[in-house]
Amino acid sequence: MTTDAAADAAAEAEAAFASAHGGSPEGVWAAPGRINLIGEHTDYNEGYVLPAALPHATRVAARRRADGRVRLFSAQGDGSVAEFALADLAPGSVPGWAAYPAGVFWALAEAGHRVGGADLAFSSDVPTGAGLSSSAALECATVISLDELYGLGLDAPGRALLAQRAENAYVGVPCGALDQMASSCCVAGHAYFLDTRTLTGRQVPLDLTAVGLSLLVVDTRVKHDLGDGAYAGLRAGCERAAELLGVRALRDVDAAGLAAAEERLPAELRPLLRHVVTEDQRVLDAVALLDAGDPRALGPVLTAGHASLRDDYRVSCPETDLAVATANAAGALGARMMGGGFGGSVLALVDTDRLAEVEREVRGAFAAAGYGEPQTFQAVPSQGAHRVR
Ligand code: GAF
Repeated sequence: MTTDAAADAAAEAEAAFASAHGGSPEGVWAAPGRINLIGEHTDYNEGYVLPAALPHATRVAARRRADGRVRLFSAQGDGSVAEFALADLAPGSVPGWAAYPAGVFWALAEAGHRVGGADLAFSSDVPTGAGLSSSAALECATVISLDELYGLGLDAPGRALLAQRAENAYVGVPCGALDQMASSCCVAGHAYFLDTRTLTGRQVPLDLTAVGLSLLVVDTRVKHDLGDGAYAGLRAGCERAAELLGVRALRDVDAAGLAAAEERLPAELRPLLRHVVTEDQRVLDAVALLDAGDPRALGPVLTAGHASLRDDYRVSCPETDLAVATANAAGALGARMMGGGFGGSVLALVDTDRLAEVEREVRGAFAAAGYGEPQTFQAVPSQGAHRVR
């Protein structure tokens, strides 16, 4: 995002603040959505992930209140203000989109942080339900604004874990740490190699423009919902497999031990294990390729990741499969679905001079299949959560 566009986006949040709450905020913060180069459904198995932040972000204009009340407004909402007293917060007590920021207030209090009331106004351009972490962006924007307004002194991983706690325990979605860690900790121009067991990470330079490559996101517009039970079912399956294998998490099975471990599981759990073990290895392979300065070679790793999500984990859908197959047939170096699955977005690694053709072919294939028009954009690795004003 250009400096001008970022300023416009912050001004939008300020305008939303003035209309909903009156007056001026004390500051404006932003937290981005994310892509994930590779490492899907590995985070709750204590494995590896490799996300990068998007230029698309949720901005929040915020001001403290002295009366212990919270008022939440979204420029993308229905025009109403969600209002509650901090003292009344309990998991699930605030419905709809406002549950995510409300959950952050709840998680901060649960962790013993002294946070008072606040007026918040959000403005976001992160596509929702697209596997691009719009929920994490909302949570992470909230937590960084409250951290700074109330002088809590948290660091970026600490903020991410509170945001994840909000989603797990307040909203009730059993997600891993990928999305919140990405939104909080990513650095512009880098992918973030994260070990979700130790929560230690490393920024890996990702300057694809310099080598004539682009990351194309195809949002299929097929909405996914992590709260619908399928995600929780997959997570439970992985936990059951780990228990049967006598390991803490599936991360503890390596590629060499995969075949023997599969033998010890019932048939329905074997594909879950296969995906997690091979996906962790794909993250390590991808990082090695980037470290070696060979980003073109990421393409087959992405496509192998998609096959594993489609055939073993079974979270792809006809639209994501079509986008991947068409992008690859049109000359992409590789492509895969991202996020929880059952819809959402596809990431394709493309030679920049073929970008227009790949986009055109994907749009044409969607039209021919009678699917809705996909949304496409280039992902430029951007900055994690930060203060804008
Ligand atoms: C969703 C979840 F929120 C993440 O924690 C992660 O599990 C991802 O699906 C799949 O990799 O985005």
